[in-house]
Amino acid sequence: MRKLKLAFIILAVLAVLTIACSQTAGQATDKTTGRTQGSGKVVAVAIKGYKFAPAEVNIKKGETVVWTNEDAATHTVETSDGTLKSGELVTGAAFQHTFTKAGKYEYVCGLHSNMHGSVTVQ
Ligand SMILES: [Cu+2]
Repeated sequence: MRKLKLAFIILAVLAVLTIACSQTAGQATDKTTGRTQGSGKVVAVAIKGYKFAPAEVNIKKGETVVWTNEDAATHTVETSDGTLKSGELVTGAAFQHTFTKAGKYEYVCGLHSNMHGSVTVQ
């Protein structure tokens, strides 16, 4: 009976560690400005002063954009077609998307419609 309980505890710890590790990997790319992630470049966009900075980004296919909210206010990053859908980003939260198709992606903050930006993928 005790062995069974111990096995459950070990499994639970392993599950937590697995989740923690995968989240750490995600965060590692959030804050590494311009650092490579796999083969693709990572471009950072700050959300600051109710603006996206830079508001316009030009990248190549396979590259990733990371938005980090540096405002006290909550913001989102979203396109009307749903390609980008960050959900609510509180202060310090980041959202990333790897663009695999060429095109111009115009996005807004769903909470402040005057905040907009674009990602052009070549
Ligand atoms: Cu906003």
